[in-house]
Parts: sequence; C-alpha cells; structure tokens
Amino acid sequence: MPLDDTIAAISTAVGEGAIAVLRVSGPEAASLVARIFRGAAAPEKMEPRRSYFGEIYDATGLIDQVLLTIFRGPQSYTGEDLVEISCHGGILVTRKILSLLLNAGARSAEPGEFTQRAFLNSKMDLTQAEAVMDLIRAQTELALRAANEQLAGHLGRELTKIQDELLTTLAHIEAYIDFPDEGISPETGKMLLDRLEESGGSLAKLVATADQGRILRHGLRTVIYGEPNVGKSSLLNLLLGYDRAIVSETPGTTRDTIEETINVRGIPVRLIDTAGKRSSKDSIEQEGIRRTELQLAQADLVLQVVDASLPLVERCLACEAEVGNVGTAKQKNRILILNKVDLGIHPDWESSPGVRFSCRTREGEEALNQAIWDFVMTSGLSSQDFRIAISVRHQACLQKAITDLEAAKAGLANNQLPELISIELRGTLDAIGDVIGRHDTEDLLGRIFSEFCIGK
Ligand SMILES: Nc1nc2c(ncn2[C@@H]2O[C@H](COP(=O)(O)OP(=O)(O)OP(=O)(O)O)[C@@H](O)[C@H]2O)c(=O)[nH]1
Ligand SMILES: [Mg+2]
Repeated sequence: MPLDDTIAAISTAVGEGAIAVLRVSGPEAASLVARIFRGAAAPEKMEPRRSYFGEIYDATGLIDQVLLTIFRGPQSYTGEDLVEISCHGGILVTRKILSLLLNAGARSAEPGEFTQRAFLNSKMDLTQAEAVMDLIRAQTELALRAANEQLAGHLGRELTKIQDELLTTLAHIEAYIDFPDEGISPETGKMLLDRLEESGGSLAKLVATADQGRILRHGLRTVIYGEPNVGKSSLLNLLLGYDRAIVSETPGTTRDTIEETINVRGIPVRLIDTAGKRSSKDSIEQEGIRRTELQLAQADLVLQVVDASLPLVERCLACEAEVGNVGTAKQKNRILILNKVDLGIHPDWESSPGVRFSCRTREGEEALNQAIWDFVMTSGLSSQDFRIAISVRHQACLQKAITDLEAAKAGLANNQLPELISIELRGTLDAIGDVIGRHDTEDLLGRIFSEFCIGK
C-alpha cells in the first residue's frame, strides 16, 4: 500500500452514538479537510493538538457542527499529518462527511491501515501494532493488562535485547570468517556457546508464555460435559447470569453446542454447553453427540457434570472419568461437578473429590471458580506475570528462532566453519526480526563492527 497518499475513515463503530470520530492521515490531511470545513481558523494554520470548533457543509448546506484536531507528523498516531474530526454520532452524518473527504481527494483507508502506517513510520514495532487489536478485543482485565503491556513495547524490548546479544555474538563469529587462519579458540568457543545458551534460555521463556497468550486472547476452551439431564445447560445459564440455553426435565434437550464467554477472576473462559452423552437412535441427537466429542477433543478444560443425587450406575460417565482420579494427573484437565446436591448427595458420591454444586441454590459457585482458577494457574498460565503473553504468530517465529539457534550451538560445539554457524544465527535473527517487524541485521552488524577491535 502506498504511503504518500492521504487516507480517511470513520474510526468509531457503526451505529448511533453521541459522538463519532473520522480520521484523515497523510501529507494532504490538513489541506483536504480545509476544503470541507468552515471555522475560525483554517486547518493548515491550526495549532497542533488543540480542538477547533467549526462546521462542515456540502453543496446542499450544513451537515454537522464538529471539533477538529490536527496532529503534525511525526507527533501523531500514524507518524504523519493526521486530522481527527469529532462529529455527532449519526450513521448518515458520518457517511456524508466521509464521502466529502473522499470527493476532496482522500482514499478510503483499508482495515488497520492507520496502525499499519504507524508501524511503517516506526511509531511502533509489529508486536505493538498487533497489541492495538488485542486491546480492542480484550474481554477481561487480565487480557487488557497483557495487551497494554505489549502495546507499551514490553515484548518488543525483550526481543530487542535478545537480538542485541545475538548480534554481538554473530559479529564475533563473523570476524573469524575474515581471518580463516585463526580459527575459533576453545576458550572463545566456550564463551560464545555460553552466550548462545543464555539467549536460547530467554527465547524459551518467551515461548513458554504462548498458552497464556492464547487463553488471554481467545479464552480457556471449557467444555461442559456429562450425561443427559444432569444440569449442564443449567450450569451454563448460572455461570452466564442469564437464561441462554433451554433447560428442561426431558433428557436430550440440548442438541447443538452453545458457546458463551464468561470472566473468571480476569480470565476469559469460553464455556461450551454440549448435548448429553448417551446412546441414541435419534439422528439429530447422534449428530449432537458427535459434536460433543469434537468439542471434548479440543478442550483446554472439561467441566464434567454428574447428578450426585442419583447412584453411580454402571453406564455413568463418571466411571469413565474414574471418580477418584478426577483432579489428579490422570484426569488433569477435568473438574468433576457433583450437581443437584440440594436433593441430597447419594452415598456413592460421598468420598468423591468433586465440587459439591447446586444450580438451584448456587452452592459451590465459589469453589468452582477457585477450581477453574487453580487449573489455569497450574497449567495454562504458569505464572502470575501477565506482562508477556505471546501470540500464535510469535510462537511460530520464535520456535523457528530456537531451532536455528540450536543448530548454531551444535555448529559451535562441533567446531564447524564460522560461515556455517553464521548462517544459522542469521536465521535466528531473521525469525526474531519477523516478530518485531525489523530486519536490520546488516545495519546493526555494521554498527557493531565499527566499534570492534579485531586482533586485540
Ligand atoms: N434440584 C435440582 N435440579 C436441577 C439442578 N440443575 C438442573 N436441574 C434440573 O435438571 C433438569 C435438567 O437440566 P438441564 O440443565 O436441562 O440438563 P442438561 O444436562 O443440559 O440436559 P441435556 O441438555 O438433556 O443433556 C431440569 O429440570 C433442571 O431444572 C440442581 O442443581 N438441582
Ligand atoms: Mg442441556
């Protein structure tokens, strides 16, 4: 996409609201807005970052009263001249102003293009640009905190630090390419290997936050599972706080999977209510049960519900869950919920470690939240540090970085030619560069070499 034209878009959500904002960015931003604006000052003459009142007209007359704010590049979101028009939040008003801007010469911005320009103008690295979307999509406080940390450049800085360390090591190794007679001495080799070891450790720590990132961005996939009529849909409704799913005393009520997100102490939890599992001749129910199995296979966590007022019979799914093993290593992604305890708990369940629960009286709600939290803390989110939570894209790049780094380490340990080790290390640097969107290995190496005193 070209950077030398001027783009415009309605930045606020579609629909009615008190106020809406349109943004115009590019070299012609001010002069272009000047063509449609009437106010005390001409946009080109406005002081940056101050709001000016005025009106916007088209050929038929007044469209709206607006506030105009000018930002001059590079001190703007996009790094170029940017104008924000705050108008009334009507669908027609905003559309009319946008079409006036387009007629005046602006190009309609592509999705994300303002942030893309911010990245291309070096206002932010790629991880920060991605964090803008994470911030907008955040559904819980923890997700928001993680997005804000990334937006503040925390991940980018960590990676830049690793990149710098690797570059210094690479410079060292490449210096030997020019002096083939010297070879890497055993002491130097050991020192370089230690450094690579350290960088590898830092990369591995970042990769370990991938699960955390996935859960904060997309929620913990939590499947509510059990026999028909045990109260799965009742549990979904209770946790959601409203009657989302149909509840009835007829077994086999839920056919399709129903998915909603709740917030458990800051963790987004994607609850998936499923069709009760049993053998059925009804083809629709069979399809429902097939979907249940599919969901089960992809679950991070399974909330296995049983009717604890009834005896534990042969066919009961809890047998499959091995009641005593729920919560242990064997069934570590299951929480057993002993539902309907308001009807009394059957002796068969008395020694079970499951959470005593009642959708009727809400007994056990806090214990369930605690069990979900404990599960997340011991598996998905291994620490309480949410400052770094990498995405799937980052994970793929960093894994490639680690693979190449391992090859470089092996090369160094086996006394391979510096040329070969250098290729692997450059692979690592490129993969890290992919995460932050910077591939300036040559520039940075040049800078390091200029300070390098070889032969000393
Ligand atoms: N007494 C009592 N009844 C409950 C409780 N939870 C659910 N029920 C009742 O149990 C029946 C079945 O509840 P559902 O939530 O529809 O059960 P389900 O597991 O979703 O059933 P299917 O969709 O058929 O698989 C309804 O009549 C609920 O009112 C509870 O904690 N106590
Ligand atoms: Mg149901």
